[in-house]
Amino acid sequence: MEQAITTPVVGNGTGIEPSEAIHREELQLAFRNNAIPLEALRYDVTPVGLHYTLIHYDIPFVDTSTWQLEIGGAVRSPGAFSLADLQQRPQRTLRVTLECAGDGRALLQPRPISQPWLTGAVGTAEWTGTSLSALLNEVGLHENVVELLFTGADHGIEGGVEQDYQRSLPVEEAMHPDALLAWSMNGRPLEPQHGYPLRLIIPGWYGMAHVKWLRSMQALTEPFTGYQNTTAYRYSASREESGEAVTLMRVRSLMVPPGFPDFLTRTRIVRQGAEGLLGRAWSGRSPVGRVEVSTDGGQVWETAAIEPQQSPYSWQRWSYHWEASRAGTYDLWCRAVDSAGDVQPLEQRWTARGMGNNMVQRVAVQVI
Ligand SMILES: Nc1nc2c(c(=O)[nH]1)N[C@H]1C(S)=C(S)[C@@H](COP(=O)(O)O)O[C@H]1N2
Ligand SMILES: [Mo]
Repeated sequence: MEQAITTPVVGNGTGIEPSEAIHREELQLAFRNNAIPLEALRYDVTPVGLHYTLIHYDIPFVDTSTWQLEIGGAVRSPGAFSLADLQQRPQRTLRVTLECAGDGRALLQPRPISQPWLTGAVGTAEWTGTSLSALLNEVGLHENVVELLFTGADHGIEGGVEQDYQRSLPVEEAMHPDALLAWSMNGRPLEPQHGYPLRLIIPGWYGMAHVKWLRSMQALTEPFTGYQNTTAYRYSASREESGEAVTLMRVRSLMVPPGFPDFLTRTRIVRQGAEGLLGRAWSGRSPVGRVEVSTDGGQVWETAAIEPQQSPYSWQRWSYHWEASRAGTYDLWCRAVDSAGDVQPLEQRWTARGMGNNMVQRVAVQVI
């Protein structure tokens, strides 16, 4: 059915101000790294092809007939494991929500230049693999180990530094009972873009910790000082300052935009009457305690219903019955509070690298 509806637009008729222009380099990154289409928040487990992806360099081509996971550094028995060796070990499947620490970056003003995420750099999958701590116990960490360094098979230049993608974790986190070396996502081998043949899963942490295309683990007796730990993933007020390390996911909620979209502006059109709103909420290692919805741009907040977690590390579904009783424009907001008492801010959390901006999502709706 076709019907003429005029959606609100501003300025040059597209709703887009020239000052917000996205650079060609950001556009290039945006094509390589996709967010979840927000309507896919309906799935408890995100279908693999709809899960967000973030790839700093190129997707490496890994030949599993020769690939091995090397383990070395301050361990009693260094060695190398083939995929078959790892798959013979006890297996576990965990449902885990992953979110990129840069989610919300392109909403910041001024906008830090990097992967320009709006919202939706998030997804939930069933990851199957073997226990990282069990393997580390087997190779035997020396007493003085402070961190584990994980290296991917991908390579590039970032901030002028040529590097393999490498991240370290404090030894307590690497020894966390739910940390996995995962080879499968939603019951199938990892797709190339998600880290085939093996990746790390560190439940509760922002995405950067879940090293893909894992090829080496090194036990360190001094903290790692490489780029991804000491420069890239920091909460800092300027690019020069080091700031605090980015670790666990901050509390956030998202809504499935209701109704149907205007093609260009994505303004939502909703027909007058009852409208079921729904979405997801999550937080690193604290379950979400409450989700609130505002249909008047933050003046009145009502409590949404939330379903229990399906795993200690997966997002929770929330729903809210909205009576869209009069025609007009609305600003729908949602915000979550976790069991640690952290609440999503209404204002942006600006940092130089655009990390952890978990401000409330705002969805423009026109009721007709
Ligand atoms: N080797 C390697 N691992 C990586 C990355 C990368 O570029 N290289 N990106 C990280 C970042 S920043 C995120 S958010 C997650 C994204 O995982 P996904 O693409 O499977 O959703 O992978 C992490 N692991
Ligand atoms: Mo990320």
